[in-house]
Amino acid sequence: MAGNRTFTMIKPDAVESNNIGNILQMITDAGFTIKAMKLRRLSEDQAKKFYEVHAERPFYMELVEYMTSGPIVAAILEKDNAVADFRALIGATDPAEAAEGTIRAKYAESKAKNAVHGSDSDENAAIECAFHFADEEIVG
Ligand code: RTP
Ligand code: MG
Repeated sequence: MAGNRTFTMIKPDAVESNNIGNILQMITDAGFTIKAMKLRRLSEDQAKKFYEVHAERPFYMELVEYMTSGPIVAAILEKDNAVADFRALIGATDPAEAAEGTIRAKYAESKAKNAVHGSDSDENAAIECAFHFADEEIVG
């Protein structure tokens, strides 16, 4: 059914600070089901392509450098209203503005190194899931 999947990455800062387990616990406690998951290190080309929409932004090269600085955990999550509910669970981009109890409030270092990614629309969720996973890597 459309709209019940989102895509997430646990970003290099959160992997480095040993928070993979804590973040996955928060995600599953919030009612999301993990449909696919992998630990991977993005190449520069992959990070540039993934964040292509931000290519003209001043932070683009810093973002690409950060996202290639260490491994990330990529995952496909399923839940009713997945995209909006996951954005609510992760909190605002800048952890200083993220609501208390959100993943970024708890685990993000800064606006740039902000622990997790969450898709911003159903359309982008589908694109991002396909960017990281082949159909046979997603559980039925
Ligand atoms: P994301 O796409 O990773 O879920 O984050 P978001 O929607 O909350 O934020 P977005 O505007 O899409 O920005 C993508 C990522 O770029 C980095 N960023 N750095 N230094 C800065 O001012 C700045 N602004 C954004 C963050 O890693 C942000 O998540
Ligand atoms: Mg975004």
